[in-house]
Amino acid sequence: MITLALSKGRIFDETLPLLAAAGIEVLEDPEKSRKLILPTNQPGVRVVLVRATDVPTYVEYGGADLGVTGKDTLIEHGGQGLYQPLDLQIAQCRMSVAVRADFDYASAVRQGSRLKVATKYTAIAREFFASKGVHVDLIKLYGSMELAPLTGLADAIVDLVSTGSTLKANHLVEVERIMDISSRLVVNQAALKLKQRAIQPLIDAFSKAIINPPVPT
Ligand code: PRT
Ligand code: MG
Repeated sequence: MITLALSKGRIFDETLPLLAAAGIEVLEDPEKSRKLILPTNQPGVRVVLVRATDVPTYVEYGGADLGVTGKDTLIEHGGQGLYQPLDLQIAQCRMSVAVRADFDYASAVRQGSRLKVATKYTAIAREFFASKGVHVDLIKLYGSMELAPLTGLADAIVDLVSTGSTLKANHLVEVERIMDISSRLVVNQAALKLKQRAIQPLIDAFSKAIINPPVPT
């Protein structure tokens, strides 16, 4: 049995066409069912639904053989012990710094002010501001980062942006783009060896089905 860990929502939705390319069809709709283990049309393949941030943990410890997870989540988790064969180019967005439209970020940075930065992505934020030589106090949040600058909790946030409409609706502006984000296939290293005959064809099928594969460097 091969177990694939996915999170509900955009990752599940955007992984479905890749699974279809591998001949795998998930037999239940996670938005309608309360089941956490979903069967597929292949008796040897099942999908487990976990929180997006838990996908790397499930795969690292073998609760799932493979998973699909955002680069953001992977960097924060550390990615240790995970084989990462493919950038699937799905669930694309970017990691950015945003502030209130009336906050002068450029001059705060120029003056060497200490910035209060609220984020769920503390590892990415720490590394980014350190590389710029900007001093920051990081405030860890688990959601609704957009609220932090509006309430005076923070000067800036580090968050994911796709269309930009969430920032706009909250009168925030993007002042830095930290990195592009997409989702990757992650594989448990032991499973890759022990279940190679089942897993490798899946990796190959996913690989062929990727739309706009990244240019090799
Ligand atoms: O929602 P939950 O707390 O359960 O977990 P999660 O937010 O970690 O999961 P989910 O499913 O929302 O995101 C899973 C992965 O999708 C992330 O780890 C990213 O790699 C990727 N992804 C792609 C995004 C977005 N686009 C995105 N726009 N994740 C989150 N967002 C959020 C963003 O945080 C912000 O609140 O959408 C809002 C901004 O969207 P726009 O379109 O208004 O700019
Ligand atoms: Mg979310």
